[in-house]
Amino acid sequence: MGNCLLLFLWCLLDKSFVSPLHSSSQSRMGKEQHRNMMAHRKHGMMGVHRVKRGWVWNQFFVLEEYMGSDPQYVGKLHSDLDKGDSMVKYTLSGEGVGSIFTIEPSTGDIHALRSLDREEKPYYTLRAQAVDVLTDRPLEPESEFIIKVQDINDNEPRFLEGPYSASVPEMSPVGTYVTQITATDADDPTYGNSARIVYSILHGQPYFSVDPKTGIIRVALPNMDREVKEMYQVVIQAKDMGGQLGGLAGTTTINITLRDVNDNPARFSKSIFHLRVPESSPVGSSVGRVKAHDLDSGKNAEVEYSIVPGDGGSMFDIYSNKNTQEGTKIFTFIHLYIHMLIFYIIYKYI
Ligand SMILES: *[C@@H]1O[C@H](CO)[C@@H](O)[C@H](O)[C@H]1NC(C)=O
Ligand SMILES: [Ca+2]
Ligand SMILES: [Ca+2]
Ligand SMILES: [Ca+2]
Repeated sequence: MGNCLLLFLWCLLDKSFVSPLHSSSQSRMGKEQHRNMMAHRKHGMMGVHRVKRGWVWNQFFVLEEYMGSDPQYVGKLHSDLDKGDSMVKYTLSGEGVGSIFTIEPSTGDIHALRSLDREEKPYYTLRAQAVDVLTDRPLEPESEFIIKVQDINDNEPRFLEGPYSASVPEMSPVGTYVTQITATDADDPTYGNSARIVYSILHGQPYFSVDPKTGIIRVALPNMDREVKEMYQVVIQAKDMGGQLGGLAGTTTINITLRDVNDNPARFSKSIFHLRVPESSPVGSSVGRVKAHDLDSGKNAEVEYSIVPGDGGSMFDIYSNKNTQEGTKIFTFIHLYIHMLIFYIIYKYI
């Protein structure tokens, strides 16, 4: 006769049997559902008093966020010194005893008194003891065991660092990396699909795409032109349960700005400027202004003016005004007696 305290595991969990719970989109488990589950459990475990199975040895499970009005059944302690003659009394000590877990001294049945949150505390360590009812003396050494809080999918994926902003050069080819975003899910990543996230794009097609697994955002449309539209607000969704129906979802926004590339030449608003100057004007006096416009931005839009050598060109000089981006022509040499007609060509910095 082995001198040990056996933990009868009525609630051995078979993954395939528990997983339907995870498809519930509601974060709270209904009482009805729970009853069904308990019925399944007992039915499924009938006569299977597994003892010392390596993978569950000294573990009990209790479902988190249980909403039933009765205490939740956790499992049963049993000593093989217990002959069913009510001579053995079971006691519990350790985490949550009295406040969360109770034991029926004569039967060894353990119940949870209130609902538990796995994301707050995933397991409790307790010790069990079987004592002689008459002498109060321990019948065998104390045995330590764990009550594990079984995960349900009650947390949606969250983007903790959002909202985000990113940029990519305009005219980038399809597939160009823009940025990567990551959502986190507080549920148990080691069990079921409660924390298995799939990314999708809710807003921002056909311009951008997101990789369902990695959350990497890429350019999805060629020839996106900053001069047409500079900023895109992209909305990304992260959904758990592997993206299936009934999963919980969270969203975030990414502002994606197209960075300028120098893809526009400077242009005059007209091809001919008529400027008049009195014949008596002294050398160095202003003749007038011309202005060209560049659709790019920053340095790419800075215009520098120069006079193309040619007919009358040597009579004039031109200054580029950095602030107004205008060119001012002034006399350089002698008086002129005609009205000049001049063409300009623009050279850009880059
Ligand atoms: C994104 O753009 C919107 C609208 O322009 C702005 O209100 C918001 O602050 C921006 N968000 C970020 C993260 O840059
Ligand atoms: Ca959970
Ligand atoms: Ca989840
Ligand atoms: Ca440009």
